[in-house]
Amino acid sequence: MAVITEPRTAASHAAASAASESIDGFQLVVEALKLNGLDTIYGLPGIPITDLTRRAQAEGLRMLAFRHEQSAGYAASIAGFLTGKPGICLTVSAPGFLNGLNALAHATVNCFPMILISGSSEREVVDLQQGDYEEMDQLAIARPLAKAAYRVLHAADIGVGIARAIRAAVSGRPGGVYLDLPAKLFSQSVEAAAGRASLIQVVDAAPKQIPASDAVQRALALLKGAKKPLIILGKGAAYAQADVDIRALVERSGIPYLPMSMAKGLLPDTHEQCAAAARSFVLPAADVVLLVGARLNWLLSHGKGKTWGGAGAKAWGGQRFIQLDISPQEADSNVRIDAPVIGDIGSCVAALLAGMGRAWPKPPAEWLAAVADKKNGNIAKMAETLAHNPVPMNFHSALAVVRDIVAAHPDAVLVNEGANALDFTRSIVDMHRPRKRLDVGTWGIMGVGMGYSVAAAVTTQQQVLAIEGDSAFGFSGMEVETICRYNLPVCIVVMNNNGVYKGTDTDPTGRDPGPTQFVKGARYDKLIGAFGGVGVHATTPAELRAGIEAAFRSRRPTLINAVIDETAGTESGRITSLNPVVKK
Ligand code: ADP
Ligand code: TZD
Ligand code: MG
Repeated sequence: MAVITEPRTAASHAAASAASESIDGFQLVVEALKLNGLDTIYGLPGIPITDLTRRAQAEGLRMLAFRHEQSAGYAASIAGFLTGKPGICLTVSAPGFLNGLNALAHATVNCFPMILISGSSEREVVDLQQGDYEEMDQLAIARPLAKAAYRVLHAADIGVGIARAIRAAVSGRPGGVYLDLPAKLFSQSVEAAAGRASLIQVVDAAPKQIPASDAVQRALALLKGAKKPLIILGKGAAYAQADVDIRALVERSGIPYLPMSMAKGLLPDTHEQCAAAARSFVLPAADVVLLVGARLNWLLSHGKGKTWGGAGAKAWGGQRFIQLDISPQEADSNVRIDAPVIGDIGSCVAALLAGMGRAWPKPPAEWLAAVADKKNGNIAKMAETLAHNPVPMNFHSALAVVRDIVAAHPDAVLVNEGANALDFTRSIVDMHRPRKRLDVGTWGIMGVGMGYSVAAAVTTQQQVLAIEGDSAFGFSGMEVETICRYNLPVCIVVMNNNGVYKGTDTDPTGRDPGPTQFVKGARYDKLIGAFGGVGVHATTPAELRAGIEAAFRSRRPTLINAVIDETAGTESGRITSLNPVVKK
C-alpha cells in the first residue's frame, strides 16, 4: 500500500488526504463490476449482502430484487445469453446460495455466461463446523455445477476475483461461474487509491478463436461434395451475434437449414430455406450436416437412431458431420464428426464464407425440391388445423393468435415454457429476428419464465410475451410482483389446461386429485391484480388477441388466463417417447 513520506506541499496534502481515505469491500465489489460494464444485478438481499445491494443501487447499477433466488439466477443466465456479458446473480449464504444453484447449473449446461456471487459465512467457523449462521461450504458445493469457482478472502484481491470470474464465464465455451465472498470481506478496509488501483478492467474477455485453415478446407470439401446437405443452427450460433455472416452463409450456400429452438429467428422462420416444417424428412435424408453452435445431444437424438434414418435406436444413419463449435471436446461426443471446425462461430463462419468465394454451387435441385415439397405440404396441413375454432380453445387456436401478434411485433421477446405449451408454441409461432425466443433450454427446465421475462425486459427494453403452461408458470409465479414493482412491459399468457400435460388425471382411490391435476377453472388472471397489474380472462381467440394487443399498447404488466381444453395436450408433449410410462 502507498505510504507517503516526503514533506507535504499543498498539492501533496490533498493527495495525501485522498490517499488516506479508505474504501471497503462492498465498495470495491461494486466498483469492480462497474469498471467492467456489469451494470445490472439480479438478486435478493439479506445477510451479508444487504448493503451490497444498496451500494450497488446508490452507485447507479440496476439492482433488481426478486422474490426467490432461483428466478434471479435464471434472469442472470438469460441476460448472459442476450448480451454476451456475464449475467450477475447475487444471493445470501447457504439457503439463498442453494436457491441460486439451479440457475448456475442451468447456465453451465446451456453455455450461458453467468456469475453467481454469494455471500458466505466465516471460513474459520465453517471449516471447523462450529455452527455459524447459515454455515455451509459453498465453494465445494458450487464447484461441480460451475465452469469455474473462486473465493476471495482479502479485499485487495476483489479485482482479481471478479476479473477471473468474468474471463471464466465468457471465454471459450461460456458457462456459469461461482464467486464466494465471505461476510468479513465486505467490511475490510483498504486505502482507497491502492484499492482502486487493484481493480482490473478485463481486456478482450472473450478473445476470438480463429479456426485452422486446414479444418476449414476439410469442411468445405465435404460440403461441396454433398448431394443432400443440411445446416443446423443452434443457440451457440444465436449467442455468437454473428447474424449477418450466418445469414450470408446460409443464403450463399443455398442449403436448407433447421433452427434449434433458441436459434429460431436467427434467420426469419419464414425464410424459403427454412426446413423446420420438414424436420422429420430432412434429418434422415440428409447426407452432410453442418452443425453451427448446436450439440448432437438428446435434442437431436444424439445424431443417430430412427430420427436420422438409422435402423435401430443406436444405429448411425450414414450422415457425415461438419461441426462449428468453440469447444474442441464437443466433436465425436455422440457420433463421428468428419470435419470439426474449432473456433468462435463468428470466426468460423467468416472463414467458411471466405473459402466458399462467390461462385459456390447450389445443392442439387432434386434435393431442394423434395425439401420444399415436404415443407409446403406440412405447412398447408398446419394451416388447416390452425383455421379451426373449437370451443373450448385448444393450443392451436390460441397459438394462431400468438403467431400473428409476434409477426406484427417482431422485436417482442417470446419467453416460453411448459410441455404442450412449449412444443406447440415452438412449432406454430414463427420467429423473425435473432435472440427473440427464450425457452427451457437443454434441460427442458420449468421455472425460468418470470426470471427470463424480467431480464428480457430490462436488457432489451422490448415488450415481452411469456407463453406459459399453467404448471410451468407456478414455478416462478410470485415474480409477477417483481414484474409489477418494476413496471415491466411483460404480458404473461397462462395456457390453462388444468394441469401438467392435461387436466384429466384422477386418483383411482378417489381420495385426492390426480398428481398432474390442478384446481379446475383456476383464475390465474386474478393474481396480478393484487400488485396493480392487469388481469384478463380469455376463453376465445378473440379475447386472447384483444388482451395481448392491449398489453402491447399499454406496456403494462398483464396476465392473461387463457382457458384451454383440458383434454388437448399429450403426456410430456413431444417427448412422450422419453417417458417410462405404463401404456394403458
Ligand atoms: P442447441 O440446444 O440450440 O442445439 P446447444 O446448447 O446444444 O445448442 O449447443 C451450443 C453449442 O454452441 C455448444 O456446444 C457451445 O460450445 C457452442 N458455442 C457457444 N458459444 C459459442 C461461440 N461463441 N462460438 C462457437 N461456439 C459456441
Ligand atoms: N421440474 C422441473 C424443474 N422441470 C421439469 N421439466 C419438470 C419438473 C417436469 N415437467 C416437464 O418436463 S413439463 C412440466 C413438468 C412438471 C409441466 C407441464 O405442464 P404445463 O404444460 O402446464 O406447464 P402443458 O401445456 O399442460 O403441457
Ligand atoms: Mg398445463
